[in-house]
Amino acid sequence: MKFTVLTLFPEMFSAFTSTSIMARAAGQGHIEVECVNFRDYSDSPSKRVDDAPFGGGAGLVMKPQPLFDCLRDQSLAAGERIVYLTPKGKTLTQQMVVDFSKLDRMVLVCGHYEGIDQRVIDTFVTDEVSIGDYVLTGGEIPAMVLMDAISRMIEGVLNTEDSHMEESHYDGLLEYPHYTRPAVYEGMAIPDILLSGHHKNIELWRFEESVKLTGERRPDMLRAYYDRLTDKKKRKIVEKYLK
Ligand code: 6GU
Repeated sequence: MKFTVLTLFPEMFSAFTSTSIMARAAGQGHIEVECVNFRDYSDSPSKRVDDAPFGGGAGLVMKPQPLFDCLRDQSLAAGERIVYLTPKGKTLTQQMVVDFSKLDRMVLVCGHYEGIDQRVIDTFVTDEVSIGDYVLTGGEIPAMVLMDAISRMIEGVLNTEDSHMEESHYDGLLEYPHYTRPAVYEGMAIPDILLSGHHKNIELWRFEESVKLTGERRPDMLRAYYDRLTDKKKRKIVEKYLK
């Protein structure tokens, strides 16, 4: 996957792309992240990229010219996806992440201030994506959230050491609690079962913990999980926690 990020703040992406799993994924050629500062495309002598909104009001709007010229310079194939990160967009879900992860290329447009001129969206943007119901100062962090979520779903990006993150049998459930040494910390002991060495029972305990937590915090998710569940034994357990 090649991500091209159009942003006025490319420096925000350097720690993100040079650390941990994102850096490894890039090193192994699974992903490529290219940041393009669209200020470089401004045709104004002062490299201005924003202006006052027509119709009045507070704040500034990204001018169409730098973004039009920058987008036209990206040698986009027909049907290429151009995602604008905006709180007005469709709220990101894991299913959207999985769908995006199958693409070869994505262009991510990060706005700032009051957003970008609507004609940029009407002309180029194929997807408008939000990362949740709250407002951030710009699209850079949402773009990183999107790239992180997509990258870990690309074949080969997670290795065996990270593979617990891609375990599929708890898909659609919240995670069970995790513990590591010491077995007693400041008087708090871990659940006995985890020391039993009985893998089958541990598995069962983890499953039930996942189900219980999901029932408490996300009854909607537990209902959806149950509706897709065919395993008789598992259905019995889930039924105890359905609201
Ligand atoms: Cl994509 N952008 C901004 N500015 N705020 C957000 C968002 C995006 N998603 C949630 N809040």
